[in-house]
Amino acid sequence: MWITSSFTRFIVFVPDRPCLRVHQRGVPLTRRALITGITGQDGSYLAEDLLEQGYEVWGLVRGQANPHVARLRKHIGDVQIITGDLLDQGSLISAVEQVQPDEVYNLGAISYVPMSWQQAELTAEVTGMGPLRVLEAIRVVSGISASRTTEPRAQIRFYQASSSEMFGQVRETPQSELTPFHPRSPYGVAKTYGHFITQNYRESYGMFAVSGILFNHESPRRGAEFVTRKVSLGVARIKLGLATELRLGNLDARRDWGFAGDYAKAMRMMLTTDRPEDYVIGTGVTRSVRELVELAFATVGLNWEDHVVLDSKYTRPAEVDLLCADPKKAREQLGWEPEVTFEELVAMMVESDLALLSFSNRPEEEPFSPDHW
Ligand code: NAP
Ligand code: G4F
Repeated sequence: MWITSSFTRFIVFVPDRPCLRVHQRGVPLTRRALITGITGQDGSYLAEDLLEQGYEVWGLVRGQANPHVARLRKHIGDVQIITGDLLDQGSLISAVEQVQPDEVYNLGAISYVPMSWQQAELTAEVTGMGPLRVLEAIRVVSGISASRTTEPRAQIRFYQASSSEMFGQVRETPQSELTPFHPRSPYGVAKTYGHFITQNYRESYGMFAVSGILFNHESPRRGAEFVTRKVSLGVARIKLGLATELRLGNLDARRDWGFAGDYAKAMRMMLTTDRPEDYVIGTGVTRSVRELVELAFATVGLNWEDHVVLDSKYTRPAEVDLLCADPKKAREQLGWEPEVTFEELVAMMVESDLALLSFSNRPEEEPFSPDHW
């Protein structure tokens, strides 16, 4: 064992434990975060934000040779990796035990809605039961008794990535923290379980466990299967003469789209408030897929009607027609505001994909792959 010290922090290294900090009057000198889903879009932005804030960041990664880790390492070097899987309770207990985090962000999920109809059971296990397993890992490692206690205590704080998909067939517009849920997909149902089990652990054990009900948020790092990235990549391919058409499903669906970087900040803010509460995060403006498409094509001087082809392959068994956030609580209590407008977001994504496809020096690789952040 050896000890280093500086004016700002003390670090104690113990051979089989990663890094135990010395606390001053019970306050950790550097906050340590553990993120599940760190290889996804939001994981990358959250890791960047936390590192900027001086956190030590750990990411839970599944699989013995996860190809997404190289991409993460390339873009965000300072993250430390620990293996584990949301399907495996023991691995989560080990991860929390080893990392000894101050904060745990559960972003891991099967997040693509159409896939949740094809693999409904797996979605329930990963997206629904995953949060329960992370909460249990925190409970066990923190020594919180399974018998009921609502005494708040100094402990690991937990963030659950809840979703506006839970509102589904909306009961009111805009949707707030008080709007009832009516999920329309196995994904939405699984997220609703994750949401309520988080609330239940807060109420049952006094845990600092919160859910952010996030509306759609996008970026150049978005997976190519989601509509915004599919459109930005499609527009770039057509502009560069690599394709002539873009096949899409329901153009009438409306979403409240924001920038993922802004939403990652909201996650951190929710875990640094005094009281554990749930928050809706969105812009408060709703647009149709048609408006998205029109704007994206116009960005490069093209008319969308010359290129977009409707394809029933992309319509869903049950659709969420309209989402629009009421982010008043987050604005008033967290001081959170989105910074990037819809127009800026669309331009950012189209420009990024134009650059990606123009300058790719490895054209043999599939440029639609999200591996190309
Ligand atoms: P994403 O890009 O699809 O990332 C999903 C992450 O989950 C990946 O890192 C993936 O890791 C991981 N994962 C999948 N199965 C796992 C398992 N069995 N064990 C551990 N990790 C697993 O999703 P995102 O857009 O960043 O979204 C982050 C979270 O917010 C998700 O929970 C999503 O449902 C939720 N959410 C997203 C939005 C949005 O608009 N983006 C809105 C509301 C809520 P691999 O690299 O191993 O595949
Ligand atoms: O981009 P999407 O696939 O996102 P969706 O289903 O709204 O889900 C995303 O946001 C949720 C938050 O509300 C997250 F919880 C979830 O993890 C995910 O990040 O589809 C958006 C809309 C849908 O109405 C869909 O029917 O676009 C419509 N759409 C039309 N044509 C299409 C397509 N969607 C996709 N993916 N591909 C199409 O060709």
